[in-house]
Amino acid sequence: MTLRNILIHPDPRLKKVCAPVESVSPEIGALAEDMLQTMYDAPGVGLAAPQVGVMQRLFVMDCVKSDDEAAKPMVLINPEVTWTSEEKSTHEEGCLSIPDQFAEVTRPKLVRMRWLGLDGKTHEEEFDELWATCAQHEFDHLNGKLFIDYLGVMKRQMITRKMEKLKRERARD
Ligand code: K1U
Ligand code: ZN
Repeated sequence: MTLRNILIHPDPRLKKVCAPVESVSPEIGALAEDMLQTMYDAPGVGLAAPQVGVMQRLFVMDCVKSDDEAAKPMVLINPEVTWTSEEKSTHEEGCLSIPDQFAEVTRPKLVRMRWLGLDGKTHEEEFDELWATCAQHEFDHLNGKLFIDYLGVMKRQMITRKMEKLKRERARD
């Protein structure tokens, strides 16, 4: 297992539409394992392949928050949104590619997704609460969309400038 480097916004790879995974190969299994460990290490509740520079359509998530509950690592390959609720909900979002910046984003309250699992089988599930927010946030990453794209231009520019400064500082260290 290797911890992968997480790309920081602005990076052109975070703005691109990813290509479908062609086969659920052992390499994809190893990538998913690295992504899960990178996500837990960060720590985060989700991570999409483009955030580690892999331009393919998969993401991982585990939104179990309580230490009393068993972990629920999920790997979604070639996910599709099959249904969203009319009802919306607003949650604070963060992003491992935009460290220490948080903002409220309004999205469908419930989302149903279909995807390929590491077992090569099709799975379908309805997500709610943090799982729904996270699944939609990660799905957006596969289409080159970031949570700051839901904000007004001034707020987005302010966050982007902070990230440019952070990247300059990190490059100096
Ligand atoms: O895609 C990412 O960058 C991961 C992101 C997912 C996400 C979180 C919250 C709302 C929407 C999307 C994160 O995991 S940010 C870190 C975070 O929110 C968190 C970290 C530890 C425990 C709980 C949350
Ligand atoms: Zn993110």
